[in-house]
Amino acid sequence: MKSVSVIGMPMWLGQTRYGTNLGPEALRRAGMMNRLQALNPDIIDLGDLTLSQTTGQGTPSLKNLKQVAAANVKLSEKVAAVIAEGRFPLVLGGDHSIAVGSIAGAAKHYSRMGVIWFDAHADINTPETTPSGNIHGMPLAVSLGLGHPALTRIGGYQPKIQPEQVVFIGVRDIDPGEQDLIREKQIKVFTAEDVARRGIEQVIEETLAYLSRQCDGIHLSFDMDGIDPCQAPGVGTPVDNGVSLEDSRKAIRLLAASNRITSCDIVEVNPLFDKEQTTVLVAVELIALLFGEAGADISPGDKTVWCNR
Ligand code: 4U7
Ligand code: MN
Ligand code: MN
Ligand code: MN
Repeated sequence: MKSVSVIGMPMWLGQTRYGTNLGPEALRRAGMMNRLQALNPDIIDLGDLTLSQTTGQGTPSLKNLKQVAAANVKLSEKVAAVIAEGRFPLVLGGDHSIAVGSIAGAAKHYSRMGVIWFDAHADINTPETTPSGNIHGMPLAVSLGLGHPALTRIGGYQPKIQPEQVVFIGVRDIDPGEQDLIREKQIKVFTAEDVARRGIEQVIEETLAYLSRQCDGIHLSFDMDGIDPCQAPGVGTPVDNGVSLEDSRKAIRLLAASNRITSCDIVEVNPLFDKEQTTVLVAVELIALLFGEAGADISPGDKTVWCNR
């Protein structure tokens, strides 16, 4: 059983909607630690990193660059230290810009770390392609060495990963510049539609087979907006026709059973948009499944709930 260290990243400056910074506290209040400790007594909460909450030090194509870079320097050091102790880092977002630090810290420990990017979005914009200037739309590009050096050089090396070490799952809202880059770099993509058509079991099996050939660790970067917004509405940038909650559960359980995941971040919960705590509770459940909670039986004939189909 893995020893786990939880790191809270109360970050919202990677985008412009206040509230994702309240994510780590909302997950704790929803009972996350008790639930995890029931599965595994060796799970500790390192608390939140102290991050700037003041906007403004950036450019229109890299909003709050200074704050986002400083936060990710801190996180990369923390994640690297946790792995050096032989523990599994679980990073609680926070907006998705924190994946820059998670990946920078984790990738140090592997010669070739794979990344599973579960998300409605590809998060592979650069300052040149971004329609918003929000850095939470750029962390994958940064990890591939594309973007501002204050981000790409965190940890003192770049790139952190190669395009063939990345698999997208659940994507359905890709900007034109992102599409060009994904084609050029030939990155493996399973859209939400692919998941619905081919079945999550096959998608996860192919993902693991693809990454296992070449990777000695796998980072799971799980954006809650990958899930259909009718089942996980409390996110800043919801996109319809997402991965069903049932398939998301199966995905996590299959990944847990594979024993291949070596670090994880779970991001983009915005408690201020989360009526009745739906999304926070889903996030806690998925985290528990990742660390071995049994859940209901998976049977191939299970009915999937579709909200927008
Ligand atoms: B998230 C977007 F333009 N692509 O770059 C952008 F559609 O971490 C959205 O996946 C990014 O939630 C969403 O701003 C970032 C936009
Ligand atoms: Mn994202
Ligand atoms: Mn997203
Ligand atoms: Mn989002």
